[in-house]
Amino acid sequence: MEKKLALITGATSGIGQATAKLFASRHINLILCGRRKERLEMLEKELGQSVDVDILAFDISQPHEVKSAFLSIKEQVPHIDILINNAGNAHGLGPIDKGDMNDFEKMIDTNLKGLLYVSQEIIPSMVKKKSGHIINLGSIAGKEVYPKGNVYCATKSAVDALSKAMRIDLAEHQIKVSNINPGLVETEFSLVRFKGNQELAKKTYQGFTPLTPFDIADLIYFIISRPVHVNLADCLILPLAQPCATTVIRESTREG
Ligand code: 8X3
Repeated sequence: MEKKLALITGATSGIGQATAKLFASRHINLILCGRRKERLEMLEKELGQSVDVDILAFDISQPHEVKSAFLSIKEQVPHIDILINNAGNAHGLGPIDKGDMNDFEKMIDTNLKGLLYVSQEIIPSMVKKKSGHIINLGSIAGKEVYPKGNVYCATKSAVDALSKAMRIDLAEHQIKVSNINPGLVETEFSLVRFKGNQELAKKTYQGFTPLTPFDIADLIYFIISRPVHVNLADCLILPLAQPCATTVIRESTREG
């Protein structure tokens, strides 16, 4: 059977990287995208032993970078079966009146506009071949707005809406669209959110067992490996200790 080809954004760390590794172990060829070229090269070296790996270093928030990156792989684009729109970040955590407009713009440009720029490059060829699977990485933040999450929550809520919209528009072309909404996953996410403050980032995941990027990769693989007629449209995946966006049952707060 011909190997499938997946393009993953934000593949240099966390969920994107874990998904790349799992896909490689399941014989899925890869196009790995990210901003950090050295990390992409390391992954290419590691995973290239089992599958075909192409790497694309660009910033998804910059439309001209997206255009030229996709131009450089125009022969491969029609063969992409799976698109994992994973790249995205939170910048800052604070009340709306104290927010930094640069942070707001970065989140809107990457989490929302970047996802659209990349999808626009791939969807036309999926439409043409009447198959494909797009998985958008949302968040519990797209399902529940939490204190100080404001613009991050708004971008993920928009991803939720876009996933529904894509699904509606693309079903007639036999393209599946799934939205995955993780709670707390231990990655570089909090380090970016807290602008490199290691202590705050570490505290986020202390006193309970957070999800790992591999938990999400597992779910992604499960979703893409369902029978053709099955589309797992929307998944909320949480650590046992995080029953909702605003509650984490940590060891220090547990009774008994
Ligand atoms: C990341 C999870 O709970 O920090 O999207 O919003 S959370």
